[in-house]
Amino acid sequence: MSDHFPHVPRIEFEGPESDNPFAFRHYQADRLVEGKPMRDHLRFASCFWHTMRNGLADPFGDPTADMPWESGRRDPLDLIRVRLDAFFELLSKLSIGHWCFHDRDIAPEGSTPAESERLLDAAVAHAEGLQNATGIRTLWGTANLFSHPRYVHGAATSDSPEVFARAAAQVATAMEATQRLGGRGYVFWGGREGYSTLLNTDLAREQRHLARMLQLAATHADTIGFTGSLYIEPKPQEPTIHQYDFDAATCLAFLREHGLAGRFKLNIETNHATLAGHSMEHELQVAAAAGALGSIDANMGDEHAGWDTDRFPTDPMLATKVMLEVLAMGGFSDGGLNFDAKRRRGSFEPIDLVHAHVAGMDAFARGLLAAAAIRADGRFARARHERYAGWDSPLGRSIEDGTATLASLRDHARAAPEPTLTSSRQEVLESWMWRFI
Ligand code: XLS
Ligand code: NI
Ligand code: NI
Repeated sequence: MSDHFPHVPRIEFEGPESDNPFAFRHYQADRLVEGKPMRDHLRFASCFWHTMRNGLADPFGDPTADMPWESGRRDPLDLIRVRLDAFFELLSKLSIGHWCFHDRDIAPEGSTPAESERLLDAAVAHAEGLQNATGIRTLWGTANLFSHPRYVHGAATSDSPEVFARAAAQVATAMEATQRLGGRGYVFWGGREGYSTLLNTDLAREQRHLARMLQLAATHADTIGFTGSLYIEPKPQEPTIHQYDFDAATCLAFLREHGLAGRFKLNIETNHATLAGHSMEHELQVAAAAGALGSIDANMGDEHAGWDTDRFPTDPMLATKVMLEVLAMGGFSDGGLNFDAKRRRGSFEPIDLVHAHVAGMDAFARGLLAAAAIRADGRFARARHERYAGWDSPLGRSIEDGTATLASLRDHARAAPEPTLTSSRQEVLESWMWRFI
């Protein structure tokens, strides 16, 4: 094991009273919650792009992140290896069992597709060795179809079929890399699959092309025997002004329209939910209601900013609401909680990577415990059940099972008194929530 974080010990659980910044206060990997270890409920992953490759530049300023493991190294293969070494050391010290990557985070683009493939191959070979040595697994992989200037007008939705072909090549190779690493999933986030202005855009045609790419990817997965889940990650905008995968409902309708429902699930990201004007729990429930809640990009936005700030999720209330949805669907199958999150620009020391992940893990451990306590207490479930009790009456059942007609309901309404309603008690429910946090 490398020694790029020499002053960081292996982080252990010390309990809520601990003041040690290199300890978990809530995350106890082996602790059983509803009969399953916390580790498996939460299935934490760290992402290579933010953790290892984000220099913390912003539109007004240069990178600030200190990455001492890179200093003095020029050779691309050398850099590929040292970054992976540092990453796996960090994850081991944090007891994070999974990771996520884009092809271009772990290996740079070469001057030809063949050279890009060779570089990626070298990265995958090195990562494979580190996975075997540490037991850390790939949660999901993906292709970066948004950074290179060729994708300026989109990848699958580009005006150029040559660009579509380049994107397709990248997807095939990235999926094979993910498969070789035993990845549990493969993600499509369409960062450039949208438009900047409709004045020059054939929206219907672009959407058909996006569906074509997804169909080709599903076929490729079947051809190579990739058994992991395929996910779409919704986001309403940024970098495009309008992204086709706007939110969970839009993605589900798109999948149904193009015959892809059931083949793709969704990877829901907190900050994308809020950018779409939804709460995270709304997006999770919309996905879960369709049986398509696959995985979660765990981060959070900033109340004051209208863009994807990708902050580490340190809010226990948010984590509780997320974990309530995860427990309600019976837990993740292939998915997990990927910290698609970065440090603030001022937190530039390597040690801040440790603090950021510990904070996120502890917030979600608290969220899991709170969610389990809420479920054991049962008052929210009871309140919800009682709210709909009227639907178990003969009238309610006749509507639900389809035996009522508009005419029979009119006969009923004519004879019945004005309906009596009960209060929704929202404020009581909201104050109950805090008891459990
Ligand atoms: C960007 C997305 C991206 C995806 C992977 O906003 O969150 O990081 O998770 O391409
Ligand atoms: Ni994401
Ligand atoms: Ni994002």
